[in-house]
Amino acid sequence: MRDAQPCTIFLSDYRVPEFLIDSTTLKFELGETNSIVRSVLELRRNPESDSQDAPLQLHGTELELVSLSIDGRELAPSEWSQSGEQLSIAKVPAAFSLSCETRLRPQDNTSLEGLYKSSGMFCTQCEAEGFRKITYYLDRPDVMSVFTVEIVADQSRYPVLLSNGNLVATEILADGFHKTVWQDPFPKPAYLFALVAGKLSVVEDQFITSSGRGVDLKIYVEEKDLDKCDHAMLSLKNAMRWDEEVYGREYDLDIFNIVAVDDFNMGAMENKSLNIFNTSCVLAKPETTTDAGFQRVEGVVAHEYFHNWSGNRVTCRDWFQLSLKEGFTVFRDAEFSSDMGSPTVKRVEDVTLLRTAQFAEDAGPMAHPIRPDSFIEISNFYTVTVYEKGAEVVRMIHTLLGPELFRKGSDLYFERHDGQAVTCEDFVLAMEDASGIDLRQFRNWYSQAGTPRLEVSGSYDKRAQTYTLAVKQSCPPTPGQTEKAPFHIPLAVALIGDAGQLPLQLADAEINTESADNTELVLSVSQPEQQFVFNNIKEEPVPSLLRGFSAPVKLDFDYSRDQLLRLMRSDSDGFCRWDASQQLGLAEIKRAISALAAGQNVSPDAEYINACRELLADTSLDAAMVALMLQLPSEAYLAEIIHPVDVQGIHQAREALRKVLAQALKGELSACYSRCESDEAYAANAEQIARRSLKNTALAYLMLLEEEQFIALAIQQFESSANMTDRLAALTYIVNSESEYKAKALQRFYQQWQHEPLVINQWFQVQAMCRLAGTLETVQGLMSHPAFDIRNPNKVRALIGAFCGQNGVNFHREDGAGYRFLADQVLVLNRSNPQIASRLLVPLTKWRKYLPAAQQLMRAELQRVLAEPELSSDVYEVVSKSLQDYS
Ligand code: B3K
Ligand code: ZN
Repeated sequence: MRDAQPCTIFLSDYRVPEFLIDSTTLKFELGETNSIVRSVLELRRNPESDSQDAPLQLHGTELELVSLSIDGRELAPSEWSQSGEQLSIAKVPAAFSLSCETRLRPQDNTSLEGLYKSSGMFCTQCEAEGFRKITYYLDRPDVMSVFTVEIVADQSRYPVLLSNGNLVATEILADGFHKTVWQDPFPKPAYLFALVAGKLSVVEDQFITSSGRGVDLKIYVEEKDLDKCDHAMLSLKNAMRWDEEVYGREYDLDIFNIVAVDDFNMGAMENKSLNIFNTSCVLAKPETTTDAGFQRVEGVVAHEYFHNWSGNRVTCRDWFQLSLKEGFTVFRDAEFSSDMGSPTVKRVEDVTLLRTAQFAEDAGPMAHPIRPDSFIEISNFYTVTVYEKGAEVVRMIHTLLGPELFRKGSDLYFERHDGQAVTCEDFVLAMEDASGIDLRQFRNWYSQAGTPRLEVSGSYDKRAQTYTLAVKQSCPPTPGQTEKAPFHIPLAVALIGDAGQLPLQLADAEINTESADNTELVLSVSQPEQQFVFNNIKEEPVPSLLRGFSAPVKLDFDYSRDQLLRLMRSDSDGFCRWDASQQLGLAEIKRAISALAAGQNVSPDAEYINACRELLADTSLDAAMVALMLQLPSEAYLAEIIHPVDVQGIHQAREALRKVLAQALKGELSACYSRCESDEAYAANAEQIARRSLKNTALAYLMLLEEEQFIALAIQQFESSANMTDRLAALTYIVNSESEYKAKALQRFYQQWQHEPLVINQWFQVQAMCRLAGTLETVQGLMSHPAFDIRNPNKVRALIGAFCGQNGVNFHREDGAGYRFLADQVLVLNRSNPQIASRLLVPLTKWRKYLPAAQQLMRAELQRVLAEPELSSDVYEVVSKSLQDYS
């Protein structure tokens, strides 16, 4: 629980560590009532520190200290003192051995940080600052040490005992106990330490690295899940090969372990050679897992594997540099997924997340640069900004340098900093040094928060045959940053003429650009206002802007409807094509809002309907793209565009528009559905995923018509599909309809899958996301369902998280009951699992966006949370910052 004065930590206060730890030996005795940890640390003063007589200050929290000795002599209580999370020993030699014994109760650890128990097994989570819940230590990422770990436990309860690195000894002990010893030759910070002990089954495979070394790959799961590991194993091998081919990075140990656990605060953790995964990010089989689930497993397995270089071999100096490893690794996993599947679809999905969640964060009270300047609780900074915007920043470097120079830069970065704990600055410097490209101004992306806005206008001079793009950039104020310096923004453009893209020739050859071919250019926007003049333009073109979403900005260009239709029909850039469809959809939704407000019917533009009709009929197009283009901008995206946000008004207008579209396109949707049906065996490949996505998009529209024939179609799909993608889609549409079959469908689904927790989470989620009235009461009822468990983060996310974060129309009920429900749950979780509590709170923190009545109700709930006397630092930071006036 919170200290009296939660303190803010500043990047500017960074100092090198006063001590270094050359080696760390840990001995664990795992028991049912207590677990004992004995550590021996070989410490010495850091020659680089400027205070050579400072006391030794170790981190430690929620620990029972049994004994402490230096060079074999036990310290008297007067020789050390404790305050908050610090244990200080005033007098220590220049180099010494510190032994420490602590007693823990992992079975009572509900925070899922440090050493805890999940479904009867012991496991750990140490990033960012969980190691200090295991023993007293210099728990900071710039202190790297080699670890030897001995684990002793009851052999029948815990036959598998794992830690990082190589297994160097095993021993059978008396009284049914056994012991294993693990040694990790690579120095690492404590946040990468891991331990697992439990009854686990294993799936094994092998990977031969490019230099011919064999690596044993093992995925440890509960026995019942052995049939759900193939996809993760294949993804791992694909990721290992990809990292060799694309980044020249080879795996460095003879063993790579993955363990799946049920209770986990996030997706997975990249502990050196012992990755620990949330079961939801490793287990997959067609009968239980949706296409999205399969893709998530592939992405997360790759992400954690890629961390072995971008994060482990080269780690972060301090937690302000988190994006150094996370932004870079997200960029790497996105490129991997793109290479494994459909690049445009992956890009559109990533941009959608960025434009909804990240842009909202950047416009809200918790806005921070990808390298924050300060924090109260680092756990609150594992954000879409640090991860996804961080990845966009790396992507922009890739765009500015081009693939070859970027690779030279990453090679130099890994070579220069292997075995070190470094900063974002070191990364940018390596990119600059390897490429010779000046990134001075580009660095503003690391230090400034907020989403830049680009206002672009175009003018054609027929006589001079020039086309001019005038670009104006600005960035709104964010907490603590009122004025922003201009950013260096790569703006990818093409000019589209009647017969396709025009050759581009800039009037000012001095302007720094990268050219993909001569019909696409990356303009370097760097000034508040700038003009780019193209010569020899023989007809008035339609500009295609921000191609591939070349920068994380909001772009305004006053396109006419016809220009957007042209881009939607024929732009060669998949992202821009999709984006044009979204801009057209947005315009239709805005018209629908006005129509409903004026008591009129919603009647979309005939040309827009025709364009959708063409899409449905065009079998030459990628089915996944058709599905994405047919989906109207989400309510979450609309809440970023339309201010103040009238949740009910937006929802009604969007739904009314969808219904009119469904009616107008009924024949085409029906035909499309039939065309996409197939009885081939399930595979999680791009082609099949695309087909299922289009089929279910068509069904979703048809269900809005509430016609018997389509309800029957959904019921049939629900009952007869062999894969979870189609079953769950059908269940979702049935649950959101007035069909009488609804209760039966839910009951049958539960009956069939009650022994599969991950499937039951989906069952909770479908109900929590139901758009119909009364969903809050359903959710409240489900909180006491025997399958619900508030200690399990996946269940909390599936029920409470999905309701509050993804069901706007019900969460924002006008009586404020949704807000009250969330605040109540946050207060409960604040005690058991502060990280999950503060994450859950996010939807309330956006209160300033909504209509005045909603604002008042949301704020009142935040104030009620803030008034709680024992608030964790996690919740305190989010709630207090969200109430602060920063305008
Ligand atoms: N590095 C971990 C995240 C740890 C979060 C700690 N609160 C997973 C990942 O990004 O790969
Ligand atoms: Zn990561």
